Amino acid sequence: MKIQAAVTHAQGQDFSIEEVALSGPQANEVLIRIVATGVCHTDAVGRDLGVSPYPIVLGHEGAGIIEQVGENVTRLAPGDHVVMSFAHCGQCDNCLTGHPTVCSSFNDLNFGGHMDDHTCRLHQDGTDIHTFFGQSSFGTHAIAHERNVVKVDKDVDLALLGPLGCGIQTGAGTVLNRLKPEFGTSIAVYGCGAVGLSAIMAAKIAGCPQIFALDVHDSRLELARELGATHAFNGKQVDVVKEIKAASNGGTHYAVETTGVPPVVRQCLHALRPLGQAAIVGVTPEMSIDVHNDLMAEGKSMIGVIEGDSVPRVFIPQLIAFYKAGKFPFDKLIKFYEFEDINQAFEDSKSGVTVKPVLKFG
Ligand code: CXF
Repeated sequence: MKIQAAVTHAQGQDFSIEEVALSGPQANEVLIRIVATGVCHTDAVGRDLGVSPYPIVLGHEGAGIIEQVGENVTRLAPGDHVVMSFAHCGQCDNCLTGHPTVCSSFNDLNFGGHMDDHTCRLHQDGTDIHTFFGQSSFGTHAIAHERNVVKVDKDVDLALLGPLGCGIQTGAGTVLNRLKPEFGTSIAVYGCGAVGLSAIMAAKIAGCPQIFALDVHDSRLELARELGATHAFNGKQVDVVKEIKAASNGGTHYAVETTGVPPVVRQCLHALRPLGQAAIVGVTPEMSIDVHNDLMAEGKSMIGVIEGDSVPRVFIPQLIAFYKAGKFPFDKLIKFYEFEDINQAFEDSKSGVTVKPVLKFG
């Protein structure tokens, strides 16, 4: 079939909406009409840094309606509302023990440019157009393996749900699936973008009585307070380590670092109390830390977390249940754009004007 998709032809080029041929679905795949798709920083990385082959259709927070299922698919049917998440093999030890976010084929399946059978579904003038995250949701339709497709309730606005498949589950899952703060413990969240704000909402659900929000934009700190932060500090205006330690009786039990900025990573370690645990979820360049003083001497630990250590088919329906119960108002992060305005949506994400742009298809 012919679809309209935003093609990235070469590294760093703007998105260009063009007609593309989409084939399939194969036996374990489904064809989805995309209703809306989130814009994530990792799409900008895919566009600008050459992490995947070009030409490519990016997009990895797609939500839509199943139009067709492959012959082996029994769990999903045409008409189902679905969210797509990251691709994983479903067979390695990490997938089998409930940690598909560290699937041994994660990089190949999400950044390798192809589906799990190493072929592409998108073509233009006889050339393969590469796949991103096993979905390529920046198009009117997409093919995905049934494994990374999550069926969702029909009584919520489907256009809102795409970001649950990546950015939002990353923040919320880091708190609820990985750190699991005990009731009454404190947490600091560095960076109040979509990931950090989702971590803050999750910390409130977990019952943390002190939730510290750190950012350099007052408007984001205001939103953080609205979503559950009990303290909010602007890192450009105050010494955040000093403020957190003073307000939390010597440091927080937990931290979530979303910025990937080395001095902020250090702050996040320094503002932990002894035995505190920091989850690193921002892509961080090579940097040095004082392992003895910042970790060992006070029994602190630092862990990396991808996609909130989520099993999307379990966790996304849980997040939707929290949303329906009024406990996880992630819609406050979202601003809708028409698909045609994709380049503007990326600019607004980069400048910080919009926390989470979501592209809607007409
Ligand atoms: C990504 C973050 C970088 C590592 C792979 C997963 N998640 C969302 O974009």
